[in-house]
Amino acid sequence: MSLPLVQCAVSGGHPLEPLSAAEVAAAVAILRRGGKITPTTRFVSVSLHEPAKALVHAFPGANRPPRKAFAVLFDNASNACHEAVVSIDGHEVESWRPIPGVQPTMTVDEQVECEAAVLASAEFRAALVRHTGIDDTRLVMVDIWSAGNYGSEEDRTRRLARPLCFLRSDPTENGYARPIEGIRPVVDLNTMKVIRVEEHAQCPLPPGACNYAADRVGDQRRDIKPLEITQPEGPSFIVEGYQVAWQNWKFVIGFNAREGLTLHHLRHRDGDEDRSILYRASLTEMVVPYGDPGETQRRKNAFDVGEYGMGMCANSLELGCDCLGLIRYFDAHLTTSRGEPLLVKNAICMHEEDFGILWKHTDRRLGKPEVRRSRRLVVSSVSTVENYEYGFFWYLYQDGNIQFEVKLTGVLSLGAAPPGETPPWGALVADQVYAPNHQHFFNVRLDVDLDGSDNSVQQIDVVPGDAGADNPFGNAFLTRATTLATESASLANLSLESARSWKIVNPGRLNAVGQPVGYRFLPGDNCIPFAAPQAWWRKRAGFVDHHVWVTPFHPEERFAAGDYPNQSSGGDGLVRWTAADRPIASTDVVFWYTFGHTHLPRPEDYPVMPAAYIGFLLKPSGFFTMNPANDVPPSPPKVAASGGSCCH
Ligand SMILES: [Cu+2]
Repeated sequence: MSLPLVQCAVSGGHPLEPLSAAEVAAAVAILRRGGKITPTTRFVSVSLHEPAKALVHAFPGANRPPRKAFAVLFDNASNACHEAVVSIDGHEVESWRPIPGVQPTMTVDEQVECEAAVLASAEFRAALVRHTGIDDTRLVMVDIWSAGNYGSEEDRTRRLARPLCFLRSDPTENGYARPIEGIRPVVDLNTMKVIRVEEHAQCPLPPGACNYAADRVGDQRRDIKPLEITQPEGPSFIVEGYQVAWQNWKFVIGFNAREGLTLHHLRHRDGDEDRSILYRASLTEMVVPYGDPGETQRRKNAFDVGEYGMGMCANSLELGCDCLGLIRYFDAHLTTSRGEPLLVKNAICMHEEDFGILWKHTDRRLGKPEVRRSRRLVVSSVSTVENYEYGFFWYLYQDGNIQFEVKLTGVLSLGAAPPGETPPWGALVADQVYAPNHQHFFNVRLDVDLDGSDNSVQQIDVVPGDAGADNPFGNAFLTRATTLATESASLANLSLESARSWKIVNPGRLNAVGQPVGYRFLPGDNCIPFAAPQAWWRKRAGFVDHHVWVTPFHPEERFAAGDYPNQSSGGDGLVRWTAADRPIASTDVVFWYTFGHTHLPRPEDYPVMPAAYIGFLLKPSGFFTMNPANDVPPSPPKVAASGGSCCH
């Protein structure tokens, strides 16, 4: 079975496919030969330097654009960051640019080395004895935690981490059950040394263990019968490299150390035309601010994309993927911070899911129901950022819908509470185990290309009809579409009062009823930040100030909190770019969406948290002439468990 995803003789795949292992290795070797890499240089990331849009659109008619890598490098000895563009085909470093005064994303190697540094610190061991009476660091877990920026000189000038520490009672216990509340070591990641141990009020370790691992839970329920998904003729998707075709959809899967999973060049077949919808979709940032002002908790606000690297923290699903059906995996090719190849085997999972009813109608006069089952294509990856897990799921549907869903799971960030005390800023989840209130704010960048790049965005508000002679019963309501002309006009929050949504349109292409073709953006759950506007983390996360931002496309505007949020003093990213108030009508637009989950912890989130879901939907709205799923055939009848016949 083969369907030419690349309709030309040019080999090597789509221009937006991620770097292969060989390309990553070649880029590292070229950088080394360039003479700028020292023994103290860390490779923060090496990823595809995406070719200009015009070159991608010219493909496959024109040759595949030259392959290039974008690298972020950090030298621990000089505390200096550089960005490099490497021509892989040309075997040369094309550009080498110093980025002064920034701290790039912490690498996975630094997570490991930081833990070792804390455990080796005599000052830390002495504090451990004072707070817990224990001298054995073999059971201590040290989670790196970014240092943030609270206005001090060292926040600006040193590469720092301020870890959280936990104590297991045995080597395989859930270590998060016993937070060491009163100790916060501060680590200089350049020297990889503990520079001080901040000690706060002593607080006893919580008394109980609480486990979730299968071999530690004890009795498990026994009344679950097998549920098998079989696809005897194989999956309905076709894959070439990182290009995918599934029913009417075509797209390219991307992956990098910073953003993790990305989608590119998403098109939908309509008649004999592949119509473009999204050029690039990515998670650009997320921040988890905690709401407890106590001295051990108030600096907790992790920027999991810019500080930790969502791709760097990706799971290898070889070891734990619970999708049903026929699964196609994709690997991620990254580097260690020393430039060695880092393979995340099976970083991305793709499979099909049955999704209940797609549509149904029974014509009672004919006595004949017509029903179709919905099937969706799922492309996902999961990242573990210390205690927490984030699953990122893109769903493509047969009716043209595109959905993004984040699944939040893993272990709460826990603290210890003194016996008999219930802290006001969160909830007790077990005896003396405390979880502060917090929020998770995500920002997704949707570079929409609806039938080409010349797009506009409308804000759609539903409003009641005016009282008057043409509305005598007062039942009227209608939509008010405001075409957003400038960046400042685009900044908006959700509005329940007007059922606000947004619509991306192409004013240059009209549909069958004479309207510009469009896709609606439908928000899901959301919230606003509860921290004060002057809170330190909010200075660095200006993207939480509005749910929606629309900008004109600029290839270097990729991250909502700026390129280097780690220890930043703020003001970068969307806040800075949109201050220019550029025009956004009838141009290549980028739609940025910030969505937050307010997490008020509960005992049921402990010891491991059942997944919470948040996301959004893109829905064709006048993009197609009619229901694009009208041609989905019925499924064959099935036999019911009772032995009778049952349709769908
Ligand atoms: Cu949470």
